[in-house]
Amino acid sequence: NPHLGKHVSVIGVPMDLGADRRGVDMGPSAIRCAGLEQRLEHLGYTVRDEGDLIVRRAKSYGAAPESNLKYLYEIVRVNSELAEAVAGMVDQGRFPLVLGGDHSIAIGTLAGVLRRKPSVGVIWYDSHGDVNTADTSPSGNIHGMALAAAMGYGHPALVGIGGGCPSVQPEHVAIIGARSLDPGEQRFLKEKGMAVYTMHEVDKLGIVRVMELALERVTRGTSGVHVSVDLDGLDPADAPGVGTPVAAGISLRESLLAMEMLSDAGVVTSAEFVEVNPALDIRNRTALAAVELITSLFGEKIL
Ligand code: 6HN
Ligand code: MN
Ligand code: MN
Ligand code: MN
Repeated sequence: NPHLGKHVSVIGVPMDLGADRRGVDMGPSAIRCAGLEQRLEHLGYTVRDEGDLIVRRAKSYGAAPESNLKYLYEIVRVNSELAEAVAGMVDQGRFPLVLGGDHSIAIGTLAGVLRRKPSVGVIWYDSHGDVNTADTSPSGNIHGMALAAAMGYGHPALVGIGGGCPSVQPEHVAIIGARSLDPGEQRFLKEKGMAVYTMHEVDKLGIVRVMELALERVTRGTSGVHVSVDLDGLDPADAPGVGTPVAAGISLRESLLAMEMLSDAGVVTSAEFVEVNPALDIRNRTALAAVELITSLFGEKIL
């Protein structure tokens, strides 16, 4: 177990503004409720729960007047706080584990990580690419722009989160599980030559080969790997409680194996689990799946 003996800091971000749909703000609570802390302690980690950031939700935080970006300024404010918190955890040698919340919080997590690890690799486990910008977004929802923003593309207020931190490099990213990409995202991903393991590759090559290829990609020329898991990457049968479910996804079994392979590689330095929506869930199944994925990522073995 490459992480064992390490200290973990858990921080919740009850953000739903980036999805513009209520429910994912309850994600951190549902994941804690599913037994996260006890499970990590059982694995031998020292866990410090830093609590939740405060997200102010009001209609007056609506779209930025000059763009279609919904709730831009409150999202920027919360993500700036998150970046500070995450950078602080890295400084203290603690593993940042961020609980969402909608996927817009990846901008803050990555900004915090990038300030200390300017060449971090990124695993983006998601049915979506999240590489829209204000110009290509069909919805104006910032969670669909998170990866683009972390790469330095999009509205200056989003790209500037973390105060001029470096950007994620396209060659350091692997997207896994994609099956819903907007036209502008398809153009972006091709133009930047990004590694996208869509469901086509997952089905054709199998999750083991896909993870081998993805690991190769995110560890070449990087120091550390950030794992960003959007629970909608999983099949809705295994993770029904997500804001934007997309059929024909990765199974929980395959996803657990994927996390185990990331753990075995011994390269993961931060992680986030996002888009759990308890209001749409069945008996907290999606949060329980998230906890299983987290413990697998942290080296849990069956035997
Ligand atoms: N997520 N591509 C769609 C949009 O509105 O930009 C969906 C984005 C979903 C984002 O799940 O993190
Ligand atoms: Mn996402
Ligand atoms: Mn998604
Ligand atoms: Mn930045």
